[in-house]
Amino acid sequence: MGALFSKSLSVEALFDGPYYQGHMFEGLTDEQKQAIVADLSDMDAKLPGGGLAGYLQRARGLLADAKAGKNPFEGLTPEVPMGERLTGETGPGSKTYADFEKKGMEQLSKTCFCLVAGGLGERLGYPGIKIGITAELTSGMTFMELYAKYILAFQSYARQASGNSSLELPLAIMTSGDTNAKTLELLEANSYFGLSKSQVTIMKQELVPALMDIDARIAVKDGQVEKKPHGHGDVHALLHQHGLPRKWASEGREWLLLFQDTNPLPFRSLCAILGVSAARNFVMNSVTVPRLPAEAVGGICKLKDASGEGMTINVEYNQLDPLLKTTPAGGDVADASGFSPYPGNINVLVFRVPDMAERLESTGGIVPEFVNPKWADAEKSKFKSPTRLECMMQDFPRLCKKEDQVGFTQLERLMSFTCVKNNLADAAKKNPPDCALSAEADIYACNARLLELAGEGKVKIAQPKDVSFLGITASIGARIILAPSFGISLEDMKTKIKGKVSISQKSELLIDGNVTLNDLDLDGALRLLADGELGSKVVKNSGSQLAAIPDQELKSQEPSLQIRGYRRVAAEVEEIKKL
Ligand code: UPG
Repeated sequence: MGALFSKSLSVEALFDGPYYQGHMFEGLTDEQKQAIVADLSDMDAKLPGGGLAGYLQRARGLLADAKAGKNPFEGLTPEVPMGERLTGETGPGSKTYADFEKKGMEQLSKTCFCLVAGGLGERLGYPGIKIGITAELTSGMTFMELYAKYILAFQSYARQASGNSSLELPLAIMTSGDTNAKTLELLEANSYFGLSKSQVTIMKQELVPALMDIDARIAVKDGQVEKKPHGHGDVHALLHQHGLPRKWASEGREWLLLFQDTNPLPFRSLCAILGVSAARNFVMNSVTVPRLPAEAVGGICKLKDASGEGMTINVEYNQLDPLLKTTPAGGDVADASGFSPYPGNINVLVFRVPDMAERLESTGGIVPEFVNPKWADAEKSKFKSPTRLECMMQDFPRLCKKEDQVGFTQLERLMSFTCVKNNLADAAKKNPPDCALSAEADIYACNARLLELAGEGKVKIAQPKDVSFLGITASIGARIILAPSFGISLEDMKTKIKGKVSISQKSELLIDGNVTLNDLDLDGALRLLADGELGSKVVKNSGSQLAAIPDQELKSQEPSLQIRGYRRVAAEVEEIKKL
């Protein structure tokens, strides 16, 4: 927590050590000076790890290392770590996967959730908060609504399984100055999407002072302290400060899932992931995907020192190539499989709560920071723009004890990873594009695959086709949305399909309820908004489609449509509200 050892702040105190910030006050009025002191005092009280003085001291050390070009991986050799691979023969549809899911379903009643949603999404350039983006147009649900529905579906299963009808699965949401007000607004306006207020904790992360040179002199703009985000690693200190892991551990809760703002797919595999955590006794379990070389996805490595001791940890995408340059591979390149040999970190992390609580108590939850200044000159004497210290949530292994089991669960990308991070111009140049269209296509593809797997040979879905909007191309087939209430795992969904199901490429199928399907022949649009059993059914109608929004109309559309360039146009839709 705050600055236990710092003197109370004043203009005079800030001139002296350990601060050395006299430059801030040049040319300012007394009123402006006092405003700066008040602002820095506030930050001093909130900055974990020794307040403002601690922050500046760490910054001076890290900036000196950056200037000296010190390699943070000096003396460490990367190796591919050990983990559980639930792909191919052990992927969804296999007995191994089914066994992990069953084990994980037993853990649901002891699971907690934490959404990190403090990021502004600078690369995306979206005007609102990312959890308020519509995930796909078939149901029209935002990411936040979808996350709430998953938690409620897991909760409903857990209540039945545990016989505790008042059981609530907690959700913590990390916000920041950039996202806090809009997050609260979104939740309040939608009655917390069915979650109870008591099960949700909002934890706001604070911005940190921006630094203008390697002496860690704080940048001042228009008479005010310039501030920047500190990174998603703050989630650990915040969880600790709010006393959550300790409280959860005392309530007998075992697992905490940390997840990101625009990726709903891991909820589809959560049971299998929890099963792996439980079976392998992982204190931290990172969900990973086969990683494309140079992709903006970190790589999980086992970093071994000279004594042979190793730590399994993410190496961030911008550091992976320099690290691997020193290995026989010669850089961030593919192996014979076409992918990087290092599992791709998607920052979906499962922690064992009692151990996490203990590690947070002994460290205050402060994950080591780093700095990434953009130098303006070859001598590294100036920055292009002010920089700041940052930290990452996946660096938790640095807070762990040697005996802690840290591992990963490799999943197919389709079952675990999508995201909306890039604006359209950048998305058009990237593979994968990681934009609204690609995420929507991934969600449909995941649902189609789950339905096929759940049908165990009885479900036939036509192949997808390429579609393009605003220069982005994605493969979209039948737009199938299985809401969380349809099934919380593949094992659960297997019990819901009794007949033969056939779905054409142009079709739309929304199942929002605990539905059992018999024979279904769908060529058009069908929306099932009820619980119960659907008898044999043939649906043939002109359905709905995704259609380009004309250029002249685009600017007047809501932001979720502007970042797409297309909308859902429904001609003829069969909707069933009672079964
Ligand atoms: N976030 C915060 N606070 C911050 C910064 C980010 O809450 O100060 C949240 C953000 O809202 C999002 C998550 O953290 O939910 C991740 O942020 P993002 O900017 O999307 O992260 P990236 O730089 O793209 O990289 C992260 C991991 C990387 C991983 C990748 C997968 O660092 O290792 O491969 O996510 O999408």
